Amino acid sequence: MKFSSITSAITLAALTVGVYADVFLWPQPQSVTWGDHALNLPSSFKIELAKTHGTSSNLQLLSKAINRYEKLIWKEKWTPVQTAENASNDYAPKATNTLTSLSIIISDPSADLELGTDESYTLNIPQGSGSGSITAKTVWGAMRALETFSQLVQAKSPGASELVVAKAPVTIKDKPAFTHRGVMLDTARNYYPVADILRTIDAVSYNKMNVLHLHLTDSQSFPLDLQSVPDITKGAYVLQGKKLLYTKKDVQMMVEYARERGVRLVPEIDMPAHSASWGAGYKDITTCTERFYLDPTNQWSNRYASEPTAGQLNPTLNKTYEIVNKVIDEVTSWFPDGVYHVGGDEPVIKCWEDSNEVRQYMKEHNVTGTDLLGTFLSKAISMAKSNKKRPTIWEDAVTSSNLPIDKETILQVWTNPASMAINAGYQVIASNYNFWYLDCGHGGWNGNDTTYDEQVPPPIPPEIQAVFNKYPNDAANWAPSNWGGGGGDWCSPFKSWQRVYSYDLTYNLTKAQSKQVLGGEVCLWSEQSDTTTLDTKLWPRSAASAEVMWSGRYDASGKQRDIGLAMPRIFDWRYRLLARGIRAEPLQPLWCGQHPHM
Ligand code: CP6
Repeated sequence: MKFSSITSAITLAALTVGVYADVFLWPQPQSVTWGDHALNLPSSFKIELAKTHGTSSNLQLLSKAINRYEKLIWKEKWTPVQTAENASNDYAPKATNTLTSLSIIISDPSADLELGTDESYTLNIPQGSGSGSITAKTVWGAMRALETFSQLVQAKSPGASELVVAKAPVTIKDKPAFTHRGVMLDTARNYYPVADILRTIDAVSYNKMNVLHLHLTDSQSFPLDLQSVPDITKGAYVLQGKKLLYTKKDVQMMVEYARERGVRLVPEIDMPAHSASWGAGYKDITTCTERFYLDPTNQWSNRYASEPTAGQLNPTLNKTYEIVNKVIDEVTSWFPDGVYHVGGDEPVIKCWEDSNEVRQYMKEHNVTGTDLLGTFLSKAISMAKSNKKRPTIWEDAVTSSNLPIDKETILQVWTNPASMAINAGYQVIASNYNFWYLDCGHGGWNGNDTTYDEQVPPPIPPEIQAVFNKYPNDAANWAPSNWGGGGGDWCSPFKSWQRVYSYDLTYNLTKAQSKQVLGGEVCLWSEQSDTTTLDTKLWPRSAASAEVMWSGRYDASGKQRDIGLAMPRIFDWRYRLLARGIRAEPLQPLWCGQHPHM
C-alpha cells in the first residue's frame, strides 16, 4: 500500500502511539493471504452455524465455542502490543464496510475428537460488506478456525471500543503439521488445583494444541480418589489437614471442559517404577521403597530413577496385577479418550534384584529382571487394550532393552533418538528432554554441566557430603535437596522459548520415518513447580512448541522457520495470553516490541 507523505503524517498523528500495528497470528497458519482493508465488526455481528446441521452433541459443543469466542473478542478489544514497521491497520479507523456475520459449515459434524481427528479449516473474510465463512470437516477444525478469527479482530484504534477485522480480504487455509500436540503436566511431585488444570486447558486450546497429558501419579504422591482401590488415597498428599486429590467428579468436569475446547485429556498412571506412593496403602506390592535407595554397587544405571523412595511394583505377585488391573480399569473409565499412558519410564532392574521375594521368583522361574519388566509392561498394556485404549509408554525401557512390546503401543521418546523407537516399528510422540522439558531437566550440582564455571557453588553440608563420598554417582541430582527427591539443582540449563522453538520433531529422520511421528509434547515435571509457577513455566514456551507442532518446523517452501521472524508474533501473543488470564512470563523488555525500527 502506498501513502503520500501527507497521508502518512496524518495517519501517524491519528494513532496516538505513533507507530503502526499489524495483525499477529499464533501459531502461523499454513497459508494466509491478506488484503489492505479493514471491516467494521458491528455489535450485531454473529457467528452462525449452518442450520442444516441439526443439533448433534458435537454441534452443541461448537455452539458453546461460538458463544465463548463472541464474548472473547469483545472483552479483548485487542490492540497489538508489538508494533510493526509497515502500515497495516492504520486504515482501520477509516473502515467503512462491515462484516455482518461469520457462517460455519461443517462437512462431517459427527466426527469425534480423537488421535488423528481432522482439524483443517478454511477461513474467508470478504473485502466488501457481508458475511465471512468458516468451512471445516469437523467441529474440532471449526474450533481452531474460531481461534484464528479471534486473532484477526482488534480495536478500531488503540484502546477504542469499536472492533474491526484488519487486513481484509483474508483467506486462511490451515491444518496441523502433526496430529498429536500436547502439554504434559506432572501432578504428583506437587499438586495443582482443578482451576489450574482448567486454565491450562484454555491456554492449550488458544495455542491450537489438542492434548493435555496428565502424569497423575509418581513416587511422591497418588492424587486420585479411586473407588476400586480405597487405600490408594493414603498415598495422596495432605496439606493443612486436607487430602490433595482429584475426584471422579473433578475429572469428569475437566474432561468435559477440555472436550468443549477440542482438547483430549490423556491420563498416565506411572508403573512399574515411580510408584512408591502406592505403597502407602498397599505396602506389599512395592519394592525399592527405602527412604534412600543408595545403590551399593554405585552404578549410574542402578540409580536411574534417581529420586529417593522411587518405589517399584513387585512384578511377581498376583495381588500386584489385581490392583494394577483395578487402577487401569477405573482410570480408563474416568477418562474417555482413546489413548491411555501406561508410564514405563526409568525402571530399575536392581530394585527387583535387591528384593528377596523377587530374586527368589527369578531363580525359580529362570527369568531375568528384564524379562519381568517385559512381562509387566505387556500385561499392563493388554489391560489398557481390554479397555479399548491405544496404549502409550515412555520409550526408554523399550528402546534400551529391546523389550517385546506390542507395536500398536505409542512410544513417547525423551532420552533416545526417535529413530530408535521408529526403527523398532513404533509410532512416536517426541519430547526430547534437551528441548522440551520445561522444568529444565538436567545438569546438577556436581554433575557435568558447565554453568558454574565462573563461580564456585556454596559448600555442601557435611552430613550430605559424607553420603556423596560414599556414593558419588548419586550426588548430582540430590545435592541441595531435603532428601525428598528432585530437590537437586534440576533446572539447568533453562530452556528458552527459542530453544523450545528450535526442536525439530523429525530431526535426522527420513520421509518414511517421519510419518511415524504423531507429534510431540512439552513436559512440565513438577519437582520445582506448583500453582505459583505453573503459568510462567508453561507459557509462552509451550506456545513456541505449539507452533512447531501446528505450523511445522519448516515452512511451505521447506525452509526452517526463522526465530527472529517469530519474535514479534510470539511477543504479541504473550500479551494476548496475559489478557486472557494466563500469566505467561515476559520474553524481553516491552521496549523491544515497541521500537521495531531500532
Ligand atoms: N519423572 C518421571 C521424571 C522424569 C521422568 N519420569 C525425568 C527424567 C529426567 C529428566 C527430567 C524428568 N522426573 N516419572 C522421565 C520420563 Cl532430565
